[in-house]
Amino acid sequence: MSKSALITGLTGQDGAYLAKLLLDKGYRVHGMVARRSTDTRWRLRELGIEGDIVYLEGDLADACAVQRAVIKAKPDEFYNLGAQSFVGSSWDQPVTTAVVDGLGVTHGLEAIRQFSPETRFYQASTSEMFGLIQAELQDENTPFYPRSPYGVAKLYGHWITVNYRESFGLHASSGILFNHESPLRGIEFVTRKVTDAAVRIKLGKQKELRLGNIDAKRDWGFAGDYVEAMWLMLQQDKADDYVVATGITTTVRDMCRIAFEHLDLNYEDYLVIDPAFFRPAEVEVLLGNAGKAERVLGWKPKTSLDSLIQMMVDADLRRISKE
Ligand code: NAP
Ligand code: F7E
Repeated sequence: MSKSALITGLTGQDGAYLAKLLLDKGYRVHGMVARRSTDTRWRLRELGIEGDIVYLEGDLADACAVQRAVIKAKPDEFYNLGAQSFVGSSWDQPVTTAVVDGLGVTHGLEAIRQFSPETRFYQASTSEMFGLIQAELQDENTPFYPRSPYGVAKLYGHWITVNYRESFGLHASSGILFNHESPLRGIEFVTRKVTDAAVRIKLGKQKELRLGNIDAKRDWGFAGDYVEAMWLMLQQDKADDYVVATGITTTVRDMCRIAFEHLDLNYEDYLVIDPAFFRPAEVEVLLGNAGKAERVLGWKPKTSLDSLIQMMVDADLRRISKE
């Protein structure tokens, strides 16, 4: 009998890569998808898996819909990836962010507790919980200090996962993932905004790139590597929490330089600093220590930032040349 998985956030960057990974392993993959007025399946199409998923309609804000999805999918593994995931928008939509990214996690855990207690649960936690960092290198024992409504909501999601594990013995794990990117990254996030702009500038379709705080530093990895860590967490006998990161941090400025250099351009000729893209409170630097994931899960990142950016530039070149 093949295993059954339920993914929330199927249509997002990580959902698409995780679905592909699980399908390749022979899982029946169910995706809980919220009703939208536009087509949201482009990532699944790019990976060639749109027709291989069982789609279940539901929004994480709706506890009944989450319960129904669990009852229908009878999942061995439940990956909770659905979220309002853009930090910038979380100041404009703080309540939606709290409901979906915070309470939505409880909806998932409650559905499992009541209807499918053997289901293993993965929560998509985030390095944004470290925010104003309390240690130079962040690991599972570093105290949290979130700096955005997104980070605050995710911190609730993290602790409720730990709490349901400790209270009810659920196999519930939380992956504290640092930034991860790919050609399927949403255009609003800085790496993809930069690779898209660099290509448009190269092709004469755009004149400048407007960014906010380019001194911010992030620990960037490849989403394709990171979904393997999610799966590995649910294969362990014991549920636990893990940091997933590369251990290298880079400024937004240097990331820009790398992207433009792949196209033989100098980013300084096109960059405009625009106050509109500064945040009310910033996370200045993140740097993760994934030693525990390496030791226990045997997980290590495989993709360098340079090859990740090359992959993203190449994909944007292919897409934009066809427009
Ligand atoms: P993403 O591309 O923004 O995808 C988010 C997904 O959540 C989309 O499928 C979206 O559906 C869905 N969603 C949004 N609101 C929902 C709702 N109310 N009910 C149900 N689904 C909803 O994000 P991602 O980069 O793949 O990240 C996946 C998860 O990991 C998120 O929880 C994110 O917060 C977390 N995370 C991401 C990173 C990172 O660097 N990528 C790092 C740490 C943690 P639509 O397509 O219909 O909008
Ligand atoms: O910003 C700076 C910005 O939006 C990175 C999400 O996946 O990772 C992501 O959150 C940095 C920040 O990602 C622009 O101020 C400068 O310092 O790409 P981002 P994020 O906020 O780190 C975490 C781990 C998650 O969990 C989230 O879901 O870049 N920056 N100028 C800019 N950022 C954007 N987006 N746009 C700019 O113009």
